[in-house]
Amino acid sequence: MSPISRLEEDIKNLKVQGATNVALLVLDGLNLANEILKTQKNADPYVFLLERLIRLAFARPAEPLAQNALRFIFHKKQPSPEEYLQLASQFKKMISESKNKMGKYGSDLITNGGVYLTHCHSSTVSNMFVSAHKQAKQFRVILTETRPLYQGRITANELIDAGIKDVTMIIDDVATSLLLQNKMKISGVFIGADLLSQDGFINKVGSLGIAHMANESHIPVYCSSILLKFDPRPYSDELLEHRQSSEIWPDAPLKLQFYTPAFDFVPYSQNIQIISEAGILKSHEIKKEALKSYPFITPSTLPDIN
Ligand code: RUB
Repeated sequence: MSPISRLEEDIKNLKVQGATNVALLVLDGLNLANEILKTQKNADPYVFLLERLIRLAFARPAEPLAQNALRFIFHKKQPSPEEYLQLASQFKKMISESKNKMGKYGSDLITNGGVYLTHCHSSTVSNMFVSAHKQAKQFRVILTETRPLYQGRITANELIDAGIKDVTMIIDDVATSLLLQNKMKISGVFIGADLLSQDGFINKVGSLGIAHMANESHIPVYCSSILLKFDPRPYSDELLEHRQSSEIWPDAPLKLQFYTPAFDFVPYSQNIQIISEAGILKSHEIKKEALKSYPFITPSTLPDIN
């Protein structure tokens, strides 16, 4: 298997998961592709590198952060491959600067005595909890285990390792009674996003129910997402990844059918706000702010290489 195919598999198999981690891996893939390029005679660097990077950035359907990285790096042909590598490190810097900025807005929302529900694993959300903890705030985190692949355990490990004391895991279904019947007095929901669109966002399956129930109970939902995850294409259900049934039940009866969406599209509603590098935004501000900060995010900036 070629090194690029190996990276592609790591993304598809969730060896590397979470939108930010996937984008960083795609950016690292450029170094690898460039090493292979050096062994090729007569290859056009632009076509060679872009073809390989497109495979990585589109290995999972809803990864606009990785796809926007390509829009930024390959918006035009550069005189040498090194220029693409420089643009890639510039993009990495943009990710970390945006995350740092939004981390401040997010951790300010976490208050002493607060009880916060989170779902799945988002490096962005974990960072907010960790930075609030470093400010000596005392708060409680309730986290879902997140079926079928238990990414909630990654969150649990990160928070416990950072020294956060009050961390409680629930199975996903318990979120309903916590949110609708005010058990545990949840003060806010913090979830990540894989994709921001004009009308809503995509995040791990279960996010829609959580957002809906929080709305019913007037509990604020904060979706923590840098605007670099804005997808310029209109939302379509094809962006919702379906995964293998073996992730749910490896030795299931052969005749059993499965329905396996791994993500939800969560339409923006009254109680949802987006914590971003441009501040805490209401839904109608997302597109305008994203395109103002990152004008290269348009469908046409990802060139057709064929
Ligand atoms: C991960 C997931 C995360 C977002 C945001 O799903 O839904 O909430 O990717 O992550 P999976 P981040 O485990 O299937 O990749 O905030 O780290 O960018």
